[in-house]
Amino acid sequence: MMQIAIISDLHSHTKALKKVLQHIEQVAPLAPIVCLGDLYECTIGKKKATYVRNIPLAYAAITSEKFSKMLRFLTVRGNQEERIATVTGLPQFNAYPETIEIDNALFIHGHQFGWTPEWTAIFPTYPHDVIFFGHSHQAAYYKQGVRHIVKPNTTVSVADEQLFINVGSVVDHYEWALYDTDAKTVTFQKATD
Ligand SMILES: [Mn+2]
Repeated sequence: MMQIAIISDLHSHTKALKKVLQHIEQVAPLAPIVCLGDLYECTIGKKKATYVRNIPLAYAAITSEKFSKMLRFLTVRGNQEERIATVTGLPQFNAYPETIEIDNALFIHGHQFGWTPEWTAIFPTYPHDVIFFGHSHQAAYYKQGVRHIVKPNTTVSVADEQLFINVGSVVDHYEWALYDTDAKTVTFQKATD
């Protein structure tokens, strides 16, 4: 059995990440972890980010050694990393790949999609069986473009039909998803308070 644990939207929250990593350790101790970006919280707003440059990292993002030491997993880049790279000029924040592919699964942050005012995502066409994303901090799956908001412990099948899976957020919600690549199922997970 091959399992992959997927997390997203940490926003520099050390306690929430610790809680989620402990839960992954309990539920799927052998699963590699893939992170969908927004590791860090950028403290420069979108408007200001259009004109400020060469800002020291300490003024542009919430960072700590404790938090950075916990980042031992594959990660794609989120909009927070892109903004931090823009305002600091530090290339390492743009060095995360935009997407990761594992077999027929795609991993992407999700700010690249269109979004309605109600935070429903509008997707481009992909050939993959399953597309994992985050960004809106709301766990859900989309079948044929229709969003289904889910409760923790919901399992969905990606065996017969393409699904887009929003894994939810580490920050605020302690959410993640477990993908079983053999059974072709995804289970939405949530660490308890
Ligand atoms: Mn985001």
